[in-house]
Amino acid sequence: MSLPAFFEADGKKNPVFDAFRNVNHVSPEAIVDLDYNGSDSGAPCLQQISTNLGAMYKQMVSNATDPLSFFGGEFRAGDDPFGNGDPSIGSIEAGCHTAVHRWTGNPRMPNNEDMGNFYSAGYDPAFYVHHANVDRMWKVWKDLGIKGHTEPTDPDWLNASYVFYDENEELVRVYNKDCVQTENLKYDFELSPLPWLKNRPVAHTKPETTTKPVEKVKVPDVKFPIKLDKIQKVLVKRPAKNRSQSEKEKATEQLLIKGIKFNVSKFVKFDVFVNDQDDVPTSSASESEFAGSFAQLPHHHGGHKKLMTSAARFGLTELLEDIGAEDDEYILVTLVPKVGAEDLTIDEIKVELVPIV
Ligand SMILES: [Cu+2]
Repeated sequence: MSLPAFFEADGKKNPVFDAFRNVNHVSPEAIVDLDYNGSDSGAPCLQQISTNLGAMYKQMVSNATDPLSFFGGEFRAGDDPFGNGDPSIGSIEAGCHTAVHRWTGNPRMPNNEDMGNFYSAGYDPAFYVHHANVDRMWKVWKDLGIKGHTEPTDPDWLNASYVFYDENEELVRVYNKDCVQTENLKYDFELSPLPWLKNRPVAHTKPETTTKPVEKVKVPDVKFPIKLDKIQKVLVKRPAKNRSQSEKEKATEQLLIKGIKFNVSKFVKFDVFVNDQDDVPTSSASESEFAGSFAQLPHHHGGHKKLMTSAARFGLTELLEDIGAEDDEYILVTLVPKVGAEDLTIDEIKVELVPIV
């Protein structure tokens, strides 16, 4: 859980060295922060490991119950990548992927170069290793053997293609359908332990604590769109409560945050909590009430403000089991801006049931 030492050994003579990295994060003793907010949390080693394990469990299991949650929403040829508000971000993409980018980039550079910005990330050789690891997460997710962890089967996706140069400098077209099985590409990933798999988060609020039913919590009336220049609390009605085991196997309950509009030239992150009744939520990333985060790397746009729209999904099925709130009609959602969210707005928050196929 640190930047491998070979990226820094021998300094400039090393072909995988990059001068534009966060100097505080290049030593093998610096443990990566998978809940990185843009500055060091100062968490002790064991606490950081626990945060990372909890984040991984959520992004690979409880917030990744189906292809839509894990991969993110669908972009079709011709869609405007900035204006299309529906596709949601993928669990790993918004989570550990973006955290590692930002954590590795140099905060002393104007755009957090190299890894901390879209335009410059590929200048750091660590980028390729990082993205190979994101690919590995895809394979691990598929191989967990959990119902719903399946590839997209839409022909539009299977037949999407890209051109690359081969070893003879000839352009070749490669289709998604040819890449789904890594064996066809003549590579596979080494098996390694998955310690996060045994780290299902636990409730922050202990069962013996008496808390008000969330319906009774005083929440100011909110009018959408809401602005995340401060902490926002919203009561959201659930489509069903007390679902049976067989109902849960057929559909997953998800919190959907839609129409997230933000400035693409900033690093943006906000955290999402469910039923944390404190004014400022105190649940940690390894606890159930911390549903997850929305985070996006900035694009460098020469100082122009450009708005992008996205959405985010968070799994509620396990979360509500953990905190003993399956009987509740409402959930209390708290959104906490962490960085770059001063002018971020949200159009809609709802709970929906997504079929597992
Ligand atoms: Cu990336």
